[in-house]
Amino acid sequence: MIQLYYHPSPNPLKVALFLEEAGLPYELVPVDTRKGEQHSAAFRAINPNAKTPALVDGDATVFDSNAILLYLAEKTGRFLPADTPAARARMLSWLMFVATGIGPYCGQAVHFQHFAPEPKDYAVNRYTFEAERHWKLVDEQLAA
Ligand SMILES: N[C@@H](CCC(=O)N[C@@H](CS)C(=O)NCC(=O)O)C(=O)O
Repeated sequence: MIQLYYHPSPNPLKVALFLEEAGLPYELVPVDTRKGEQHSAAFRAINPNAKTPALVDGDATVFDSNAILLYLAEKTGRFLPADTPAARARMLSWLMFVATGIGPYCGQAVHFQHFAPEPKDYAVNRYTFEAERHWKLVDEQLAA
C-alpha cells in the first residue's frame, strides 16, 4: 500500500487531495515537523531534503509534492491531459508554475509575516506582492 509521509500543511495536502480524488488506498505516516521529526535519519533516508510530503509506493520512493503529483498521475493515468506534446507542455508549465512560484512565494510570505524576526518589511512586501501576483495569474487562467 502507498505510504504518505504527512504533516497537515499545504504541500502534503496537495498529495492527500490527489489520493482522495483518485480513490487510491494509502496509509498516512505522520511526520510532526513542529517537533523536528523531518530531520530524523529514518525520514531523511526517504526525503534527503527533510520536508513533507514524501511517498513510498512499493520499490518507488518520491519526494517533493510536485514530483509526487506527476508520479501518481503517470502511474494511474488520472488528471493528465491528452497525450500530445502541446497538452503536455501546458500541463508541465502550470505544474512548474506551482512548484517554483505559488508554493515558494506563498511559503515565504507566510514565514515573513508570522515567524521571521525583525527587520522584515521589505521581505513581507516582496513575497506578499509576488504571492498575490501569482494567484491573480491563476484566477485569470481559470476564468479564460
Ligand atoms: N518543494 C517542497 C516543499 C516542501 C515543504 O516546504 N514542506 C513543508 C510543509 S508544507 C515542511 O516540511 N516544512 C518543515 C521544514 O521546512 O522543516 C514540496 O513541494 O514538497
